[in-house]
Amino acid sequence: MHSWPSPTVPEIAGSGPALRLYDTSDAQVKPVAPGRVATMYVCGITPYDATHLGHAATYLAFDTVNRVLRDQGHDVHYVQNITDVDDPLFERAARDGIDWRDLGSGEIELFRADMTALRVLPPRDYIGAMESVDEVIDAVGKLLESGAAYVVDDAEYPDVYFRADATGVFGYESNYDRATMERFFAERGGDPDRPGKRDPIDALLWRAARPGEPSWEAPFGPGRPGWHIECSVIALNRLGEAFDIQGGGSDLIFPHHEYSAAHGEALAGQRRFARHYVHTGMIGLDGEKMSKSLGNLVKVSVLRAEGVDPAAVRLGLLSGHYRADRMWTAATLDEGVARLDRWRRAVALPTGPDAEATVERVRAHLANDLDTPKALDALDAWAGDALAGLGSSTEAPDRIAGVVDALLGVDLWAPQAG
Ligand code: 5CA
Ligand code: ZN
Repeated sequence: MHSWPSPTVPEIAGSGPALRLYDTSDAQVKPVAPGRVATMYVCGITPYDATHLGHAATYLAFDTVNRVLRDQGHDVHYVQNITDVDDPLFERAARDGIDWRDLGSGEIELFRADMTALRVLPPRDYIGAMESVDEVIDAVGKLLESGAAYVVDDAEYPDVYFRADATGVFGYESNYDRATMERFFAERGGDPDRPGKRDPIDALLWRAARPGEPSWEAPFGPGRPGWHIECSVIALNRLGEAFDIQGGGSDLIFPHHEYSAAHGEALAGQRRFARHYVHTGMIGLDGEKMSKSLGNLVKVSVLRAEGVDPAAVRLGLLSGHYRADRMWTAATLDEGVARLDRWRRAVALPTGPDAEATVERVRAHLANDLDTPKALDALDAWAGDALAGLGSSTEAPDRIAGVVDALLGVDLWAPQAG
């Protein structure tokens, strides 16, 4: 699948300190410590509705990770999937009387346009579930062979399941107790009551063909991939085992990332699937998590159509810490708009206060578990001084604009939208 065009990232002098991020599994902030090539997988959209600000916040957080790693001199091999075969697509397409494939491709196109407008760096590999079916079939075959998977005793629908106890370390990613696992498993797409499973929390690997559902031929019977194995194989086959960062929203901590990891570990000889499990907080609206099922959405494409500058949306979302659950309000956007205006006016001045201390602070805050609120504060202080007429550096405005573009993805020279 093609991704979207890359914004230019200016080369900026110097480089930041090594990135440290909170790891859900180890429950602490620790160095990301990648080799020359940093490897990152972030779970992509299920394309049945338009990108909302929750999705945008998650992709902007990982875009900042990407930019900070590049600033430290790393190449970043970034992989993202698209869950383009799943129940929500079939349900929405049936409701709206359209083909689920057309629904998916239309929403993917809109997502590309939203990511382009937000100046998110594209993944190197952007892979749909449908494109990876052969990889899933190969993996499910291996898991059956090794005994990590089994076929339920059901002649009509011989679904394939993964044994949650196959790796012996199951649960290390979320650290949830059994009761919490059972609750989230049932709430987030699992099927604890499916007859024939050995354990209610064993997860679906291959769903045998049902009438009216798409299916692919496989040695263990026609069907379609389960959700977690899709992300396991797309990541493993491109980044290898023990890649640096597995990312997504906190709603994916369990079951999705626990099983993606367990499947990957059962396939690749038990080595820890990802070194770092990084999760973003949930963006909400009117007191509730923003979700397609609740319908309380602010869509990026709608804001764009209203003439809102995507750079202001970007600054609005980065003004909160990526791990915090937080609400999107009218004030969040107003502050983003006002900040963007101040920064643009400040870098348009012929002179400003010397930039180096500010640049150092911005880099240090970002390296410290992506503290974007403090990075924005440091830039506010510089812009405030510049606008007050302080400082006589003729290089500082360009230097600040370069740093804001490279690290925060905001082009302060761009003509204003809206
Ligand atoms: N296709 C799967 C992942 S393999 C999926 O969760 N798709 S999604 O469209 O529902 O979500 C896409 C990404 O946005 C995921 O990383 C998810 O964790 C994140 N996300 C969803 N809702 C929110 C929200 N309200 N706030 C922040 N992030 C969110
Ligand atoms: Zn995923």
